[in-house]
Amino acid sequence: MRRHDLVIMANRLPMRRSGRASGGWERSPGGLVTALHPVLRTREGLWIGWDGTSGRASRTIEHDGLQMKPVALATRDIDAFYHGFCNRTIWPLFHDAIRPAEFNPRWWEAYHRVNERFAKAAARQVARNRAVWIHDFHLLLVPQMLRATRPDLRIGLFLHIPFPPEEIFARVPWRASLLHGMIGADVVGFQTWKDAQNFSRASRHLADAEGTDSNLTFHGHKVRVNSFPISIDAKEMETLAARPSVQKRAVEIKSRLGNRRILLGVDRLDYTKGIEARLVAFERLLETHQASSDRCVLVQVAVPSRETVPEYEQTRTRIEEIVGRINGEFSHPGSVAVHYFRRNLGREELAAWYLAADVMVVTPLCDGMNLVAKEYVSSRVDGGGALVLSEFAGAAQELRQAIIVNPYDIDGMAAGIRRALHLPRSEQRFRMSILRMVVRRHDVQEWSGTFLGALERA
Ligand code: ADQ
Repeated sequence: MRRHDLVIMANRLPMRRSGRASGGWERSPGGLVTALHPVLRTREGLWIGWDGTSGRASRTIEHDGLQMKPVALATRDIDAFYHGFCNRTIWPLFHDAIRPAEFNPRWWEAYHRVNERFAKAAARQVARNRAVWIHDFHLLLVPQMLRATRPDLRIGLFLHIPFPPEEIFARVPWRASLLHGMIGADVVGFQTWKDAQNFSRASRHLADAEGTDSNLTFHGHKVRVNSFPISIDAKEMETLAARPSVQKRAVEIKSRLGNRRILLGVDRLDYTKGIEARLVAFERLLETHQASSDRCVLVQVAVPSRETVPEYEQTRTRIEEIVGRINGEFSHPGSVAVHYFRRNLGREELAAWYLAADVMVVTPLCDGMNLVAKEYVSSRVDGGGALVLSEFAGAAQELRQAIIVNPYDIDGMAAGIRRALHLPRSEQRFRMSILRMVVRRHDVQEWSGTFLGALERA
């Protein structure tokens, strides 16, 4: 069997089976895949992940320049591991507990079992002394498990979501085991320095690690802790947005919406993304006559996500209620106040919407980074547009020329949106040019290069 120089591990494979698309595979949606696809294609690596089905694992697959090794999960594990521990324990807890986290020992056992399965799969696939880069909150125990059987490897872990303050993290009954799992890595990376600090403090206080916020030691093993803010393939986005077909589509979108000013939201339908608050802020503008549906329209595109989790169902219902309420009150024939689409847009269509949007409204209550904000900026090859961005998105640390808002402050957010709508043209272009420069300089290639460089040196 061929062993690989670089193995990426993530819960999901970057492709999923499809009846329609090329060769029965299509690219999966989501931030992680968007970020890592270009990295693996250029380095001859292997991606280990779950293919979204239950049953037996298949052989290594090659598609679109990517080698992929599916890991098989049993049906009962999918439920307890993925829907349970990942989505109902870690996700809410790590996002500041904005929804209550549930602690179920059966889910924890499944999480442990699945992590073991991933660690075993990786141990077989990596060449001696080479590197494994583990991604995200589904696989936090893998670093330690892998180190136990393959101490020769360099092991990196990157967390795509925030790491909560110690007092929130401390609620997890299995907190020390989770931390020990992560500490098994040589490099542990986070989106922001705050996340890194939260992790190091929790490790010192709850898991007997020693050291500073950036260098921890645990039983003689040294761990580097740092922030590595993720980004996008800026060139790809710019090229896409410059296509005549995309530009034409943007003009068509504007004209179909009556050439009104377009406010745009694009998100996974998730309670962390602040979609409800954004709608209510727009409603506030309409109520107070600071905006009118004759002159502007809010378009919300939300891709369905985790629909089996009750909180997501409730979020969807609430969003649909608010949209109905606003439209009932403020729409007129030919000028609907809010257009709401529950669907996944293709990359070209997405770029056209970004280009058409006068104001992009990105208002998560809590978000590791938020790639939508960076995609928007990058797609504005015309230098136009304005970005309203929540201070609780990791991206706000870098995109300082955005109009920064607190999504818990509805009046403040409404004022931010209004300000974005009325920015003098020169200021708007100035802000956008700086935002674009930041994203172009710190793109996904830089991100992966920096992380892998840190792993080499570890
Ligand atoms: P996500 O929570 O999935 O990612 P985000 O960073 O916003 O969030 O990325 C979403 C991706 O999905 C973007 O590439 C976007 O274009 C795409 N997308 C969203 N809605 C879409 C729609 N309706 N149609 C088509 N495409 C859509 C997690 C963390 C983030 C972190 C990323 C990467 O929660 O904080 O930025 O990982 O680390």
